[in-house]
Amino acid sequence: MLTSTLVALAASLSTVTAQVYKGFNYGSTNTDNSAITESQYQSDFTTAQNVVGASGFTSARLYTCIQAGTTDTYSEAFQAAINTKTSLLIGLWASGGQAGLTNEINALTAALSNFGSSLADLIVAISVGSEDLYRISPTGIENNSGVGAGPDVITDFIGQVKTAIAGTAASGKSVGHVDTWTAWVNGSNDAVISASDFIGMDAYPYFQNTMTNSIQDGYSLFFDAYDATVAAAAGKPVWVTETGWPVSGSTENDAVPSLANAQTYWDQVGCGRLFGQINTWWYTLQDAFPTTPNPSFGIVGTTLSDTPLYDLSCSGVTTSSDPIPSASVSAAIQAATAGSAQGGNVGTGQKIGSGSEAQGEEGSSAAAPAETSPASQEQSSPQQTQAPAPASEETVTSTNVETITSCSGGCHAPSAPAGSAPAGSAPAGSAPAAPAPVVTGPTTLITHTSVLPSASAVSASSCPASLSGTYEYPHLIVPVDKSQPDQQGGTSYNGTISSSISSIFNFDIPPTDAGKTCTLVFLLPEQSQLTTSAFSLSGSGGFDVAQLSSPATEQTTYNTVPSVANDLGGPSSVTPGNEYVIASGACAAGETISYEVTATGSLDLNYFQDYNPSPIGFYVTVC
Ligand SMILES: *[C@@H]1O[C@H](CO)[C@@H](O)[C@H](O)[C@H]1NC(C)=O
Ligand SMILES: *[C@@H]1O[C@H](CO)[C@@H](O)[C@H](O)[C@H]1NC(C)=O
Ligand SMILES: CC(=O)N[C@H]1CO[C@H](CO)[C@@H](O)[C@@H]1O
Repeated sequence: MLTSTLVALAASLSTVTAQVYKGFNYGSTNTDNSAITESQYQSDFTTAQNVVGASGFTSARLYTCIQAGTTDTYSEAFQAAINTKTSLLIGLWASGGQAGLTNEINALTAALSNFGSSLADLIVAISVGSEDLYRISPTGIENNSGVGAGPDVITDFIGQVKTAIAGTAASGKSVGHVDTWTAWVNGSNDAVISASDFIGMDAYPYFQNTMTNSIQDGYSLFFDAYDATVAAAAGKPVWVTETGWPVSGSTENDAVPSLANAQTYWDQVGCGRLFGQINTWWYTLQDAFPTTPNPSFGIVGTTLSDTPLYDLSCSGVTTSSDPIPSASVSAAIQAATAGSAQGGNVGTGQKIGSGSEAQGEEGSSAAAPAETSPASQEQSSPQQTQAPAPASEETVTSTNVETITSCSGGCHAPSAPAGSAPAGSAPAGSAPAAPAPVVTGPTTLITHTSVLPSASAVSASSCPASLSGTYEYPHLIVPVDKSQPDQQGGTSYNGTISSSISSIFNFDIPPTDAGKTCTLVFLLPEQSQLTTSAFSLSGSGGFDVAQLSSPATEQTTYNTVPSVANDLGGPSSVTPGNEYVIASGACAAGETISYEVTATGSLDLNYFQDYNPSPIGFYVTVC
């Protein structure tokens, strides 16, 4: 039978290739608080596998092991999962104190002893808790999100669950935790990262209501949250445990629930970069039975049906084969004359790096959703994903000579992409490529505007070299070392360009940049112009930039660097106080583009890539 052949094939493949899971979230109660039963779970799981347009949604994330309405009877979802061959990201509710956790563990171990490997084989992983850390954060508290638990408790509970499953059929399964991205980037929660085998991240641009968060911003907001979480995750795998866009409900700042917007978000975020690439449990198949919550994220509406409310086929995903930047302007390499910080072009009043549409702006958001359902529903409600309460009220004052940015509560360090001011006054437009543990944010930033003279001879077809408008920063920097050709580059916060080390910069160009012009620039301010970054520079010479034929990964080595698609050239010498336009062309919207930067001559440059004034490093400006 064809089906069993395919299943067997899939099974044999999975021994060599890690399977990527796709599924939805499932609460334990309906919206009227009645318990979801085995037959209902079975219908849900079957529908998920058969919903028109989508395929492969064969995984379920659960919030609790306990059947609703009981003390510690195991969930009827387990039998339904076995019946439908649905894999499980099992959850234990962890905000009910030790007694609550003990009940969860009792339910899980009873199910494992009853079902044995028929249940255990379906387990992708086990999450101890869901958004517990968010609920004790200032934003969670202000929004009455319910009882949470701190990092010490979650860490202890993770240990208890690992011990509890040790002698069962689920022995050795990954045990981790699910929380909002804002909780993961909060260094006070690092013990939970250390204790976890995986990081489950919830993120909803819709709820980031102190930000510019229209559907056009959804892709960038989401992936900046994801990237910030990856940067905080100490190498642990980061899975997407909740995201989605509501089909109906209240507007949250610029975020309008609608079928069209839910469709766009599904296409750009889900189809574009999650499904089949990163383990994802979407929010959600159905949340509206028997009554429709506000907001409602369900893709099938009130009545369970194989017919979704919008097209799930991913056919709306636009892919572009245009490389960006193209080599067409590769000759437009500019090295503007160095200018002094106080001299020259001042008085524009422009806030460096404050680009209103800058990517990563959500990094400074403090969104705050309303509690979307009564406390009794918390296990099945979409849980909020917002930044911590604003850490600082930031005021930006322009003068002719300097922009003084003062942060009464302390400016956020580059390592704190979350927690900042409302979009309207955010001084910095973008989260850094990665946190810099060693760099702390000053309490007062003195930003010299126009410290970098505009490149005087930029081709008319290039975007500005400065970060005054929209720009992209690299989401991954991979150093590869000629002297250790098989060593994996991993991820770096620094750009390193020397005779033995070259660095590869990955830029994720959002689909919303379609039709725009993208310009690759390199900014190297004077040391004195840097507030939160630094660089070392010796030798003489410049660098060469090559656009690669496919994206690099953290596993890329010197020997496995993808082939060169376009050699874009580069400056023959590099000196501080300059900005360099490397190349410009049509944006490769929706694609990840890798550039490898190799030293020429004896250049030895090592810098911390940072957007904080003055920005330093490689960026793609968009216009
Ligand atoms: C950071 O995490 C700690 C521990 O969970 C919490 O007490 C604190 O409120 C969090 N800070 C923010 C700004 O969310
Ligand atoms: C990154 O660059 C900064 C500034 O030059 C330097 O202080 C730091 O040591 C570098 N880090 C690494 C890992 O190279
Ligand atoms: C601190 C914070 O962000 N609080 C939010 C709580 O939720 C409301 C909406 O319900 C927001 O307006 C607040 O900003």
